[in-house]
Amino acid sequence: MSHKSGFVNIIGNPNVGKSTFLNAILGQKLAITTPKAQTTRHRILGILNGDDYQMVFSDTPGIIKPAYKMHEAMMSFVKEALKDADVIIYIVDVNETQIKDESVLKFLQNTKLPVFLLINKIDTVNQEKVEAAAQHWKSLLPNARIFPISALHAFNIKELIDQIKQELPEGPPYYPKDTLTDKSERFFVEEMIREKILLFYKKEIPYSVEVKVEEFKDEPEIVKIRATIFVIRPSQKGIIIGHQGERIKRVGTEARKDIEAFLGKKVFLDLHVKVKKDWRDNDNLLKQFGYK
Ligand SMILES: Nc1nc2c(ncn2[C@@H]2O[C@H](COP(=O)(O)OP(=O)(O)OP(=O)(O)O)[C@@H](O)[C@H]2O)c(=O)[nH]1
Ligand SMILES: [Mg+2]
Repeated sequence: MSHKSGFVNIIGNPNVGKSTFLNAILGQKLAITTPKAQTTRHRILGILNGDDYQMVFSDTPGIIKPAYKMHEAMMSFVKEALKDADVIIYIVDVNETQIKDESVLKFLQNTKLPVFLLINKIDTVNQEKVEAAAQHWKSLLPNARIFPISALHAFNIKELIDQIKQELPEGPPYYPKDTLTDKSERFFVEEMIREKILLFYKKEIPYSVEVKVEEFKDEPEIVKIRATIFVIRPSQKGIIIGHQGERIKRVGTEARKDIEAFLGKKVFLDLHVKVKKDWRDNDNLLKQFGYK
C-alpha cells in the first residue's frame, strides 16, 4: 500500500483561530485557545495519523511585529514553519481583507507549495459575506485553494483533510504512527495554566506571565505537580494571587480540571508566583522557558 506523509504548517494573524483549527483537525483539545491575541507562543506539532497517511500539522504563534526578544523567538517559529512545509495553510478571519506582512504576502504569492487559504469563523456571518470574502482572496492569491471553514464547529474540516491528503508527497511516516505531538506533558500542563491566566486576568498581566512546571511526580493514584507562575513586576504578583489568595486559587482549580482530563488521572496542583524582571528580553531565561 502506498503511504503519504508531510508537514502541513498553519500560519496567520493572531486570534484568527489557528489553534482552534488544529484541535478540530485532531478531534481533541491539544493547543490552548482564548479570545486574546498571542495565546500561542510556540510551534506545536499535532499529528493526524491514518492507515495510508501521516499529516504533521504545526500550529504557530500569530504573526506580529516583535517588541521583545520573546516575540522574536515566536516569529522565528513562524519562519521555521515556512521552511519545512509541504503544504501551507494560511488562516484568515472572515472579516480580514489583507496580508499586512509584506514578506508573508510575497511568500504566499510566489511559493511553489500548495497553499490553502482558510476563511475561518464563517459561523459568524451570512453566505453572501462568505462568497465575497472567497472572491476577494481568490483575486489576491490566485494560486491558493480557498476553503471556508468554522474551526469552532468543525465545519468543512473532513473535506479539507481529504484535499490536503491529495497534496502530500509519497513517503514513510516521520513519527511512529501513534504519536500525537512533539511536546511533553509538562509543556501542555504549563499551557493549561497559562490559558486560565489569559482568561481570568486583564490588560498586560497575561502577556507578562510565563509558567514553568518545577516538579511532576506521577504516583499510582495521583500526579503531583508543582508549577511557578513568573511575572515581571512585584505588583503583578499581588494581582495574580488576589485577596486572600482567591484569584490564584481559581486558576489552580480550573487548570487542574483540564490537566486531569488531559492526563486521565487525578492531579494535585501546587502553584507559586515569582518575580523575574524583564524575562521577555533575557536570553538565558528565554532559553530556560523553551523559546530557544
Ligand atoms: N465563532 C467562531 N469563533 C472561533 C472560530 N475559531 C476560533 N474561534 C475563536 O477565536 C478565538 C481565537 O482562537 P485561537 O484558536 O486561540 O486563535 P489563534 O489564531 O490560535 O490565536 P493566537 O494563538 O493568539 O495567534 C477563540 O476565542 C476561539 O474560540 C470559529 O470558527 N468561529
Ligand atoms: Mg493559537
